[in-house]
Amino acid sequence: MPKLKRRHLIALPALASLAVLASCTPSNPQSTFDALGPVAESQLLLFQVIFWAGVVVFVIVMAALIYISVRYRAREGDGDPEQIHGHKGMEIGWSIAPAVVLLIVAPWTIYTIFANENSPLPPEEGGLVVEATGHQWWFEFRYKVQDRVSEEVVTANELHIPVGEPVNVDLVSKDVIHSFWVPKLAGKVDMVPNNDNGLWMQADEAGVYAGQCAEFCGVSHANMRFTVIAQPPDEFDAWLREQAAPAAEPTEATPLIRLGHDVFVTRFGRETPADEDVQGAGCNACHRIEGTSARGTSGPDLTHFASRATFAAGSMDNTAEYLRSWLHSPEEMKPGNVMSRDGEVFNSPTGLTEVQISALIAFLRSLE
Ligand code: HEC
Ligand SMILES: [Cu+2]
Repeated sequence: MPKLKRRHLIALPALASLAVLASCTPSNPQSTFDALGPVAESQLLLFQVIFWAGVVVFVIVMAALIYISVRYRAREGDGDPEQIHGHKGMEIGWSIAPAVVLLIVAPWTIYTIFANENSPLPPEEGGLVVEATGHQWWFEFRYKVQDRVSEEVVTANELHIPVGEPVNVDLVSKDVIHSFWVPKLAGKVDMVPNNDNGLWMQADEAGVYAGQCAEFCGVSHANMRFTVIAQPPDEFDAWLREQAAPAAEPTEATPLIRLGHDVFVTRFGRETPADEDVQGAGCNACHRIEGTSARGTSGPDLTHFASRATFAAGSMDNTAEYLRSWLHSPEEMKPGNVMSRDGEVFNSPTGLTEVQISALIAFLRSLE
C-alpha cells in the first residue's frame, strides 16, 4: 500500500464534505430542498431560518476565536497571563446572546408545528383520507372514500393522490415502528403500533414522488420504499373507480391464466382443478384478490397488481422477468421478507416449479 502523506489526509475530509454536499442538490429524487407542496415548503423555510441563524452564530464565534488566538497568542518571554475570576459583563452577554437566537428560532418552530398540525381540509369537511399501514417491509394504503366511490380501495406501495388537494394520511403499523416520509411533500412522521398518528400533505404539481420508510425496522428496511403519484383530480377519480372494481376479467382468459388462478387459490400441495399434474401454491393464505376466493390479508392486496409500476415496496419494476425472479426466490430478491419466511411453498425443498411460476405470472399480469 502506498504511504498516506499528510496532504492526502487533509484531502480526505474535503472529499467527504463534497460527497455530503452533493446530496443537497434539489434534483435528487429525495431532496428536501425541492419542496413541491405547502407542508414541505413551510418545513424548508423553517430549516432555512434555523440554518442561517446557525451560520451567523458560526461566523461570529469563529471570527472571535481566530482573532483572539492571533491577537493574544503567547509570545517569547511571556509569563503566565493575568488570572481573572468572573466577568459580569461577559456573563450577561453570553446569557443574552443565546436567548436572542432562541427568540428567533423558537417562535418560528412553534408556528410551523402548529401550522402543519391541522389539515386545511380535514375528514369532517370532506377531505380525502388514506390510512397508511407500515408492514415489515412494505406499505399498505386504504382509501376511505364515501363520496367518490362506494367501495373501500386497498393498494400497496403506490399512493395515488389528487394534485392541489390536501390529503389526510392516518399512520398505523402492523408490527414495529416505521416512519412515513415523502421528502418533497412532507417531513417524516412515525407509524407506531397501537398509537394513532397522522399528517396531511399536498402536491402542487402532478408527478411521481419518492417515499421511503425513515425508521430502521429490520433487515429489509432499506427496501421499504413507496411512490406517491399525484394526478389531476379527474384522473385520480378515474383511477379510484377502477381500483374499487373487482379485477377486470382478462379479455382473453387463456388456459395459462386460468391455471395461474387455480395455483394461486388452491392450498399448497393439493392438485388444481385446472390440471391434476399441477399443484396449488396457497398464495391465497396471505393475498386478497377481489373477485376471486383469495381473501388473505397479511400480504399486499393484489386485486389490481398489474396496474402498479413496481412491486415489493419499490424493490423491483413490475415486469415478467422480475416477477419470475421474485417467485423463484423471494429471499434472494428481498432479504428477510415475510413471504419467503412464512410461505409454505417457499419453505418446501422444491419451491415453485417452472410451470407454476409461468402460470402465476400470466395470472398476475392479467390483474389490471
Ligand atoms: C406467508 C404469506 C404469503 C404467501 C403464502 C405468499 N405471499 Fe406474496 N407476499 C407476502 C408479503 C408479506 C409480501 C410483501 C413482501 C415485501 O414487499 O416485503 C408479498 C408480496 C408479493 C407480491 C408483490 C406485491 C406488491 O405489490 O408488492 C407478489 C406479486 C406476490 N407476493 C405473489 C405471491 C404469490 C404468487 C404467492 C404464491 C406462490 C404468494 N405471493 C404467497 C406474503 C405472502
Ligand atoms: Cu421501515
